[in-house]
Amino acid sequence: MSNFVSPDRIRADFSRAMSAMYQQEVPLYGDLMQLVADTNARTLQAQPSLAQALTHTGEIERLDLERHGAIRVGTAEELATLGRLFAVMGMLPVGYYDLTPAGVPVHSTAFRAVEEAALRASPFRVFTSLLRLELIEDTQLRAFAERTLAARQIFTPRVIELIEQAEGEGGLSEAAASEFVTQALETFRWHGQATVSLADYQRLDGAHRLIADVVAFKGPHINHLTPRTLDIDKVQADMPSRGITPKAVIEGPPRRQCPILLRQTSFKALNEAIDFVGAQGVEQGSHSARFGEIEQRGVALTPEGRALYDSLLGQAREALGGFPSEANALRYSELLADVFKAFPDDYDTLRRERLAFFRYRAVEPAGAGDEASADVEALLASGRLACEPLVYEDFLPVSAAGIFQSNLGDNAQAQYAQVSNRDAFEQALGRETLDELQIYARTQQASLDNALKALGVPGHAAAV
Ligand code: OOG
Ligand code: NI
Repeated sequence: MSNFVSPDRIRADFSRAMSAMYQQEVPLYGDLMQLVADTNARTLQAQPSLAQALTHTGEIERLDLERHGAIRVGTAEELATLGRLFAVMGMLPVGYYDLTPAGVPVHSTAFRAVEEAALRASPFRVFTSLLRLELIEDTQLRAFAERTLAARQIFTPRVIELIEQAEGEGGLSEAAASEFVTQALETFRWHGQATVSLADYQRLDGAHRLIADVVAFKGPHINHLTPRTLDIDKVQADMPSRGITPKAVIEGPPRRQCPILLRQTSFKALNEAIDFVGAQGVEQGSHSARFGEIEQRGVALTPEGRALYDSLLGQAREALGGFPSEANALRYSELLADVFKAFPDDYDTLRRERLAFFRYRAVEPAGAGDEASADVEALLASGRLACEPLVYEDFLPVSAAGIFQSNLGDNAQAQYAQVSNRDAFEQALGRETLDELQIYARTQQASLDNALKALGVPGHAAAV
């Protein structure tokens, strides 16, 4: 018998606390949340079939809770401890994203829940980037960055104790869990005071805005929180009426009947006053890091579907002949829409061609009409078996690079010769990252097995 609070509950509480803190810190985020909630309500009203599908998958209940955030850290130790902190909340590192090819000197993972029931309880995710200090060419500046990072402690002593307690005893009691949430939040708080002088900040910023953002501050402030919308184009169009200026281009696939993967857009990072600490005392300056973002999630793609997505996205970008920007936004969206005609846009074809993952369920319980064989197509056709798209829970590296870039300003274009280094990332993290495609495949297969069992199909081992 244990009196431990479930990690799902801690995660849900933490996600709520983080959202409340960020609303206080960045009021525009609160405005954006309201706009998203209004738009979601109208979309569900206008599309009863969508409401029904989201009810079957349980997404409707998590919709208002749903959000992701992002942070950036500077050292292996910081990343590894974050991994332990997130584990207390049932969040595991899923996926490896290398942003260096896009000129952003970080590599990343997403901490999130993995099991279906846990995702339903709280799908909170945190896109977590580790700065690649080895990409700072100026050796003096690199040494300064290393020293500065080594001198900071981004966790409260108490949260470290609570992490150890959770690890040692296998969980946290009600009181300890609530203290954990309060203490963990401190790591993600904004600090209007830098840890370096204005001149040092400018040197770091000169190497890359992101390097300054990580190195010059007390901790990895949450830099955005992203609610999930059911109609991103509508929210994008309505943002100006609420005083929010969105970036020009929605990242990801074009608008479709059947949304795939992830579409995202953000509003520009705010320029915020900062106190720097010089030899002569406080120096006033500013820094921009924090922004708002919205996302629309669609069906998760199989490796084949993902390969098709990557190739079509590449074609559209090649035809554009440059990065999507304000100047070519319209042409880019036309190109994208045109190129993506090659991607089937109905769920039946996506399923039959094994381009996307689905969750199966039995419509009728076992009984008189028990099937003799596990012919999935026949069962679907007869209506005894049904399926819904499995939502994509992860991120997209090209999109993430676009979100980073739009918030870093013009001095953020860099070229790095270094290649992707998943091993180094995992070594820093102290464990392997999970493969998101395997997670989707397992979820799909388990749902089919359960559905066939419920239908009384013998040897319910059909593979999809
Ligand atoms: C993370 C940017 C990536 C997303 O949703 O793809 C991201 C960052 O700016 O730290 O949040
Ligand atoms: Ni984001």
